[in-house]
Amino acid sequence: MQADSDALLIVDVQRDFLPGGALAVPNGDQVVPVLAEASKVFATSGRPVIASRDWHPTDHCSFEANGGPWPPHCIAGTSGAELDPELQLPPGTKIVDKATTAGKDAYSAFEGTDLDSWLKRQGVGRLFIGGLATEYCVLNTAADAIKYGYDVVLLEDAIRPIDPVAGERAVESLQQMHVLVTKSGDVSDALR
Ligand code: VGL
Ligand code: ZN
Repeated sequence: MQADSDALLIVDVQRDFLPGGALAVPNGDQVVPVLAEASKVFATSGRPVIASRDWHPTDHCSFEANGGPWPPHCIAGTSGAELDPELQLPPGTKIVDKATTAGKDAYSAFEGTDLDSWLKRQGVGRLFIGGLATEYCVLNTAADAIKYGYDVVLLEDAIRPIDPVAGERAVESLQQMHVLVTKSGDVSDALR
């Protein structure tokens, strides 16, 4: 595959971030059918699909009991940490686990993972990104992708924020970093 090819990166679409979950993102479930469809488009055309998971130990520093801001969520191996089965991820989806050690949090799927080296090995030059939550893991993952030299397209109908104002601000700051914002329906026509 050519050196600037496209891939889809689905950020943290896990049960705990969906309605009823431990750290539910309002309307987070609305991204699921959108990303399920997008992953089909990428996979059937031979393009990589990557899904990141927030993947914490039980004593993680981001949990309130340990002085962090969050209730316990996405504990490794629990049902709350599972990717939503309704994503129907294609066979071969690359899974990236982050924030896996107790003492350190990581909102970016690039932080402490093999994501950058894996993507470069696949010849990926542009990332289409969707998932949860807009102002945390989507923001930090997309900003890191720019930092690591990728072109980034943010799928605006495939992200949801915890706080709407912070979500808007996150999208604006990504646009200032030259992230392109588009709707998932426009993806097929845009693919390289
Ligand atoms: C996230 C809060 C805590 C996210 C992860 O995936 O956006 N948010 N851990
Ligand atoms: Zn977390």
